Amino acid sequence: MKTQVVIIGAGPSGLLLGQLLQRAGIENIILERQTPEYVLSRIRAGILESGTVSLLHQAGAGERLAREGLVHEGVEFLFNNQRIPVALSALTGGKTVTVYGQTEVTRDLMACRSRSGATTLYQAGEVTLHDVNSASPSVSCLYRGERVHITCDFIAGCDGFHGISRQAIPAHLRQEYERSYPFGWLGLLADTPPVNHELIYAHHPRGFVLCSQRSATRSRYYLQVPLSEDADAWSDSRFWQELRARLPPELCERLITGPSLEKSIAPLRSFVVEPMQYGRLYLVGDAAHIVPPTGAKGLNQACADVNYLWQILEKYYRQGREDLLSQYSALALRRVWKSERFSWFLTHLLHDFSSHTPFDNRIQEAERDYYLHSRAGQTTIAENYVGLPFEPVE
Ligand code: RFL
Ligand code: PHB
Repeated sequence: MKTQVVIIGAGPSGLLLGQLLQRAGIENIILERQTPEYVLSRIRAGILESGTVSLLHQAGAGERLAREGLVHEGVEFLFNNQRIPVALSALTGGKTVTVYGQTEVTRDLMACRSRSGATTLYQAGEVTLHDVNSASPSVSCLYRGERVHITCDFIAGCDGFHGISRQAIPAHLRQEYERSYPFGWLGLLADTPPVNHELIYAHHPRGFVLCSQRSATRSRYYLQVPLSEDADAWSDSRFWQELRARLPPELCERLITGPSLEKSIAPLRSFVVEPMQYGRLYLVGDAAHIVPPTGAKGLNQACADVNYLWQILEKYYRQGREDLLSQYSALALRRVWKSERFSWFLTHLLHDFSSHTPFDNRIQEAERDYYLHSRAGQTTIAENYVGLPFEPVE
């Protein structure tokens, strides 16, 4: 087989890149290890920046998002039993975020891809990259019992944090930066109305809480838990009881509980690999970087990478702009590190750290007090939360 771009991974990065390339007339094949049903069963992100929303519209995948996505002009923080609204839109010249689950984004992109007739090989095993640092790279895999070999111009590694593409960059050229946190998030999804119109990010001495949502009838809650916890040890009633213990009385009164649709623990980690390209291989999304979910940046940063890569490839094929091919990593990393910084900052601001000394705790309190009670502090949070702008590709 032969194509222009082989995309490894059919998560949001791979599907969005495939769709933008397809619409620009650039042929691509996606190889995905799992089944479509498995990909759709992973409950992850819920908040889209306006740049992500625009990109999904550009990809022709924005129709249901425009109808069903909930536009939010604000967000709330909560500590010392005090609720502090942050007016995202007013502080950022009118920018907003949209509540629309990653599952729905993926579903819409899958529908676009099947309409376009482009090839996706699901349950592709033993995906292997060849001759990445040459003018004619290729990818092989095991598909329905046969070895398939695809030659191409470029390979996009969109295979997430546990993928194989990153390893194709020789170890001596690869620099990895990492921080792991001594806690995780226990998430619960339920068909109950959200406790509050806006999302609430809360600090509590028992641990961080996030009250999020997927729609007017579906809630998503997260609790900070030690890494040693097991989701199976958390019955629904234990979860709701712990959530109530971390919320003030007026929210507990409004909280509607119900059976969980999903419950799982996600560890928190920051990770970046540099460079994000090697020869004809480009890394995109979680394959190149991970953030703790506190800033809602993972999916959005993945889409920002896609924004740069598809424009570079389009200008290469349409205008012969060979010079742009080497620019991707530096361009993407400038925004990646800002997303890393914001996610690290909010994680430190809002979580309970058992390693903290009494001094550290007082500094953390002062930080919360300063950032959330000053217009400058709130503006810096708002401008990062709604999403930093994309640089032009020129
Ligand atoms: P994905 O989604 O991991 O997709 C990678 C795909 O590659 C496939 N794959 C392979 N295919 C072929 N061969 C191989 N060897 C392969 N190895 C892997 C996988 O099966 C998979 O289908 O990466 P992608 O596309 O870069 O997307 C990244 C996002 O999924 C991720 O950043 C977000 O979910 C992070 N995240 C959030 N991001 C936000 O922007 N806002 C949020 O509110 C938010 N909340 C979250 C989150 C992530 C969470 N977890 C569980 C990690 C909340 C949680 C709890
Ligand atoms: C979610 O709804 O899953 C969600 C929302 C905001 C975050 C992280 C996760 O910061």
